[in-house]
Amino acid sequence: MDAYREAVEQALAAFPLLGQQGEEPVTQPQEGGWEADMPPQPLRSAMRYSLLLPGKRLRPVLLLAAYHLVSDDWERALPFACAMEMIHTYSLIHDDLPAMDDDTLRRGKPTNHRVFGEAVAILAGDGLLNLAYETMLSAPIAAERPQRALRAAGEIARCAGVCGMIAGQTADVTLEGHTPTAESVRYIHLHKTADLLTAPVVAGLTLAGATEAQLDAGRAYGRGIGLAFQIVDDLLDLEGDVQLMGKETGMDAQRGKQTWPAAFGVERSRRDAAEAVEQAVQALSSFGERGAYLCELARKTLVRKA
Ligand code: GRG
Repeated sequence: MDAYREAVEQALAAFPLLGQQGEEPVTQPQEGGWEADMPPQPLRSAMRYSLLLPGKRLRPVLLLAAYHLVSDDWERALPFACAMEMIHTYSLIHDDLPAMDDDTLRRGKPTNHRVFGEAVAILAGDGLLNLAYETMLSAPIAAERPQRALRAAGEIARCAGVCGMIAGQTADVTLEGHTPTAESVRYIHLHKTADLLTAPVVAGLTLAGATEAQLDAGRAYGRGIGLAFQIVDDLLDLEGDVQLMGKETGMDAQRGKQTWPAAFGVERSRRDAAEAVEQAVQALSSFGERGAYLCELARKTLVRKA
């Protein structure tokens, strides 16, 4: 994980359109700062602020490790890995907005709208989403392997889109206060969370030239780790430590969210998360030893504290 994560951190920090390393956040427009090829302030700062706060980088790491299952030159997939983190960060910024979950803390710091205001936070989310597709489509790997890159970008767009993460988020916000059912909670978890964890696995495999059978295995792995990840997230909201989580806890119950423990109870939630991880691990069996890293990553999902 460390090599993948390190590479992602470096690539994100040096990202050309996001300004200089160590730049202080700018919350107001800057006089004369209207260059044609740079995002204006405070948009640039707002995008950089959330993207570079310490996150686990799970989605980009999944993309690089999935690529590495099939091919050793995983660094070539870095632009797609960065794009995944941009899409994820956009979703966090928008999820924290007053119109959605109205959160004050994310990744251990004030949420984007608390620092830059609501309008700029919305635009920073929009900006990161667009920058993700710009990054994928202008990556060297897209020129070298256009068919694989188009298919990978299409998979990411579909999983992040209106039948994927956005669908799950729609159910999540509109069903607040409704009694959770097995069907509604499963729908939310599979789409809001698992789709955005499946996308990088399938995209990484696709870029590396995986077979259809390997893509199916990647899909099953993503679904398993994604489901487990969200069930554990629900449990952490009930029992986790605010300092370690870097966000408020206890909010799901307060908002009447559709969570796995609310639908099935805590004990069953733990069992279901463990079972989903085992399914993820099983799915990678055909990769043999090469799958060991991703299997370990899935197992760590169960004991994560943040
Ligand atoms: C606004 C379209 C739209 C979608 C928002 C991301 C999201 C969907 C909602 C955030 C709330 C939530 C519990 C989402 C489930 C996915 C999840 C656990 C996100 C947090 O991901 P981590 O733990 O965060 O990987 P870091 O900060 O480590 O990257």
